[in-house]
Amino acid sequence: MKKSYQEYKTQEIESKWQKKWVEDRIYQKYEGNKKCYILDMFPYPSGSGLHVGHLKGYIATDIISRFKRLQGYKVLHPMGWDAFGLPAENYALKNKIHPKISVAENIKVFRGQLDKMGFSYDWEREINTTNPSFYRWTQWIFLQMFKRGLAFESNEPVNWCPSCKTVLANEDLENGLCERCGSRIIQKRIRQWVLKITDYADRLLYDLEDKDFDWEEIIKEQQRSWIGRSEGVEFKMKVDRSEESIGVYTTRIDTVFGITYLVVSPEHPIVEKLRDKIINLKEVEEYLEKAKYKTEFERENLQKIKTGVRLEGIQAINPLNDEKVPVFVGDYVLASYGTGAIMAVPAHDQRDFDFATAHKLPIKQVVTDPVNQASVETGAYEPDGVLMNSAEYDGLDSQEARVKIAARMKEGGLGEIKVNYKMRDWVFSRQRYWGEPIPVVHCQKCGVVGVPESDLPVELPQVESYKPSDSEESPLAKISDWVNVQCPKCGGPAKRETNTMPQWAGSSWYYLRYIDPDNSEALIDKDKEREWMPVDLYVGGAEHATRHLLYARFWHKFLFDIGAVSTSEPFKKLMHVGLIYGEDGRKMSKRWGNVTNPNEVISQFGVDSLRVYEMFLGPFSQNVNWNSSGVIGARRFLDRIWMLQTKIAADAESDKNTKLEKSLNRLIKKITDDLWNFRFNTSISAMMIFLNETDSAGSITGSQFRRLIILLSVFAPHIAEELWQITGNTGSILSAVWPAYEEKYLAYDEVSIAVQVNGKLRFTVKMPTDSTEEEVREKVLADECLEKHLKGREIKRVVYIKNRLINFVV
Ligand code: ANZ
Ligand code: ZN
Repeated sequence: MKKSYQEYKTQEIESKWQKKWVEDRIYQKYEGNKKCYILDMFPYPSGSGLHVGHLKGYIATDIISRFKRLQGYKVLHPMGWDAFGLPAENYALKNKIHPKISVAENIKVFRGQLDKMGFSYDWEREINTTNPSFYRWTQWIFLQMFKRGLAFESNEPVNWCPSCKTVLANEDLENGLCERCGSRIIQKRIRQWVLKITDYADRLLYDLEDKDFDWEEIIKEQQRSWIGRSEGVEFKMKVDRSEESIGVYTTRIDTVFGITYLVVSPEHPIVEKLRDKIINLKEVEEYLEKAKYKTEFERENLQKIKTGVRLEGIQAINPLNDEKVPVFVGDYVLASYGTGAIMAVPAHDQRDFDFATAHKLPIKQVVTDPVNQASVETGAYEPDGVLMNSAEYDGLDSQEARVKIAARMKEGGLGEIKVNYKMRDWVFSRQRYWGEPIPVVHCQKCGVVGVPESDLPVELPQVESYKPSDSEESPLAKISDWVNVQCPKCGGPAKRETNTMPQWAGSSWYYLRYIDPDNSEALIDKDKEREWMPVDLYVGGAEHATRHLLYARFWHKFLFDIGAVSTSEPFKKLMHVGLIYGEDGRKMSKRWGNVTNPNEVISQFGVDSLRVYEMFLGPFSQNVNWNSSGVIGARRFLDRIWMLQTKIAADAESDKNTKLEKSLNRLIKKITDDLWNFRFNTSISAMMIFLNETDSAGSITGSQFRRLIILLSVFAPHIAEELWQITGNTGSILSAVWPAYEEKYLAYDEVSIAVQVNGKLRFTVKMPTDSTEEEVREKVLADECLEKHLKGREIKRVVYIKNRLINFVV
């Protein structure tokens, strides 16, 4: 009976069917009256090609797309290339090929790899963010924002990477370093373009709570904390013997009687204003000079010791009790948050406590624990509690006190309630070549003028040298015949904007373009948009939780506001892919030599084995290590299914196979339920268990085999199609119908279990055969009958005899 491996000829089968499916344009069929839009985060085509880790998410979406098609949905499952940006440009610079050429070459390699996997993309909708016909619309969106004041120029200090020679958004930093090259970032004042994402902060936050918003909690939480909304009070503290005052922002106005000093950030303008009054000016200036060289991240997170210098001769007045307190500059206060100055309450804020201890400042407790006396001797008492040492507010709890004190400050014109966000506006210009040109011109007379929509796209000029310049200017600035233009408004001499967009621009809206990729009149046709949006399922890496996914939601909401799209959110369900690490447990990287190329696995075991293996590796969102010997297991599983064709018996419902019919129905139900919930690994193991059962049954009917391979086809389409044909079915298995299960087969055999209390029979319950003690206990404890007999007595012991009785000893 044993058949050899050669008979299941993977290479032959796989290339045969891949060719046929493409010829038959099987992925271009949009049939079915319910739609399902299934989207992958599209790759940026790097020079090193795809490794097995990159494929995990793509395999999953391919499985779901096939599943939904078999269920009768019309499925949109497209793919494209995110090809602008620093990585592509740096690769081109290093290898001395123009990015346009290297991107095209890399795309070819990627496409070849994806094709080999048998993915069911509709390649007729392929997009590439670097094609002028695509980025024309990226520029169009920018212009709409510009018209509405959401895209504007700014001169605020920004993150500058001295090695990449460009400014970066906060989102592009990792632990305060450039996420691309790891360089230390410096703060520089450079003219740049900014998008007002903060206008959308509240909606980006609140819409996360929508009941239809089916995202994993961990990703939502990352967005919430990135947006970082906080509600507090902003109020002014007068500077003694001066006209000046210093605004502070606090989320704990209930602690206002505990202020013992005030701290301003090194960048705060008050230092300059009070210059003449500061006695130790020299010491202060020395401190400010040193502070310049630290990044915000270092100041906030890395320094253990809170440094600062007192402004001798300066005092601030607490408006609630007229107490005078000293003023410090200290770099633990950031210029960019709140007002850049804080009221310091060392008794209730640990940072202030540390600072106060180092500078021997008084610590005054004003909140205590309502039950146990709280002490502030060894550290700050940070939680809410009951007020003390706070005049007429003594005895109120923190929450109440905040409301009352805030109201009093508001009435007295001293301060007001204020909402702050950690999220900053999106720094949107890069001083680099390989990006979408920002479509505006600078005219001496008219100022900044948007390029007329009819002149879009503003194409990136062909250049010899696209190296970043040292001058804080994009290399485009040197191409004078591109730069010098006529002002579209007055016809006078004007210059093009030479900054380009960041690599996140195209990906902020690309998913819309797949729906209508060739439209030259509009970004997307309105009917088609309504037909397909929102994206039903979006799958990609968790590293995009706060960047791409926040930017795209922002752009989408903007497009919604201007009527270009009909939904306020782009992505309904989001799943993140767990990473596949190398066999050594490290991230797959050339540097570690632990990269597995899918082609090697494919030539040894076949595509289907690779697909099954990756989905069998563990729960989808978990990080796992690659294990090359594990692929053999997947291959053996397929070999067994291949062998099963020799055990097909006549279709008659023989007794022998009723048991198998039951198992098959349960398998169908399980896989049907598992797939949309991304439980691929348990689906596969259920199929393996089913195979064991076919072994003990000795045969399988034709109908059972047919249904089994339809289930299999979503995971391993090539072998399934081959078996489909061998066993005499017509048409392609890809156009088959997903098997249904019958309820009558699902019911498990039941037994009556006697429920006893202290050995006395009280009643019986029906349970599935072989239920565990836990299952029975759970069922019985929920039963009112038991409550009647227990009469509130405590259960001391439970005795369970499988399939017979459960006894509660009280
Ligand atoms: C007094 C106080 C007392 C505070 C207390 C906390 C506890 P979030 O939630 O992050 O908004 N803060 C305000 N501006 C700051 C700045 N520019 N740099 C550093 N820290 C700043 O935190 C707001 C709290 O962070 C504010 O409330 C302020 O300290 C501090 F028992 O004010 B608090
Ligand atoms: Zn002009």
